[in-house]
Amino acid sequence: MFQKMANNELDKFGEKIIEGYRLSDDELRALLSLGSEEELEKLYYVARKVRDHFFGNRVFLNCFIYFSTYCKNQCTFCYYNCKNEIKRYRLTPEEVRDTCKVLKGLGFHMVDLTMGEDPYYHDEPGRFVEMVRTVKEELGLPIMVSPGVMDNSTLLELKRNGANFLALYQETYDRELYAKLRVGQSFDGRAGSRLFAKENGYCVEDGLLTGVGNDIESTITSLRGMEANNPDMVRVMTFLPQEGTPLADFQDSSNLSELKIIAVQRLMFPDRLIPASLDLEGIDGMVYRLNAGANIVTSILPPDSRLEGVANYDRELEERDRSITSVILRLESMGMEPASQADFEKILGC
Ligand code: SAM
Ligand code: MD0
Ligand code: SF4
Repeated sequence: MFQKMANNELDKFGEKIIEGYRLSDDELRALLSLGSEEELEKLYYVARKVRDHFFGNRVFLNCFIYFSTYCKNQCTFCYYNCKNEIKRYRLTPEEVRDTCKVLKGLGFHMVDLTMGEDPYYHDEPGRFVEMVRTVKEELGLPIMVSPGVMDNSTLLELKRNGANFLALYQETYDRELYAKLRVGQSFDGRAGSRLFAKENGYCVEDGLLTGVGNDIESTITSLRGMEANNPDMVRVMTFLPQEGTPLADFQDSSNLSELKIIAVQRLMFPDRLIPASLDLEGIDGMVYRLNAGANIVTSILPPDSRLEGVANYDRELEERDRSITSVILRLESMGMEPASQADFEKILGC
């Protein structure tokens, strides 16, 4: 589709998107089928143009705190599924408070409190509400919660105590694939929780996995599914096989790269947040993701942290390089810079 387009035509296409043009299914199909480096570079070029129109060279920075790796679920793609015999941890309230103290003034726009569906919190949601209250008190920053599916009254209570964003990824809107990924979990329950949050004043993040057996048609179904719920942040992550899990040996044959999908998401969700996660390929990977149209870096860890990521490309590496200092240095080398907190609050609408 981009093959014969010169730069000025690509610019025009970008402008059309900025003015509100919605891509048809056929156009999505054509974009997701792109294969040659040259065409993909053109796609990323348009995605950057669109991103720059709304955000300039400014990037948001999200701090990741995986405070409990216990989980009662058995997602086939996930290292932390309850069947996997691994070492797990649950931070104490004091450890969470200490982490907050270290984070003060470092320049994060938001902190993401993530857990497995840990019964310790899911059976006593007041414990999680208390944690959110503490983090708000200590840091005063916007808070994203990624707790899995919690009941609606807990979501309201979390909101009253300082939660701003709910991250809850559907992974796919292809119900058949969903059943293979989130085994035993309700598709509608998950989607409904995100919807409830959105209707009750949260900003919400939805996300897709790619490289898990999704083909072009199922990816289009997923992108449309996300679009229907008007998310404030949209993500795609490449599935990284995890030792000890049912999909440990899964090999994907599609050419639906994360970068291609990030760029398509930028064209479908021009003014939304799109993450460049450090969890898949670190800071070098961040550069590619930003160059494909992303605008918020996620999975930045607290300094000297021994906390886990989710997919953890660096599990076997001796040195992890996931600090905000390294991220900012690299951004600057790309001619980008951290956005202001005021810009982020505008997105939150507060
Ligand atoms: N337990 C909560 C839940 O599942 O909603 C919170 C954790 S959630 C933010 C973890 C997300 O990381 C999953 O929704 C999935 O998109 C992603 N993820 C997990 N395992 C992964 C893997 N092996 N490769 C890539 N992404 C993965
Ligand atoms: C990331 N490990 O951004 C985090 C995680 C959860 N809200 C985010 C998937 O890669
Ligand atoms: Fe548990 Fe979340 Fe992993 Fe699923 S993705 S097994 S719910 S931590």
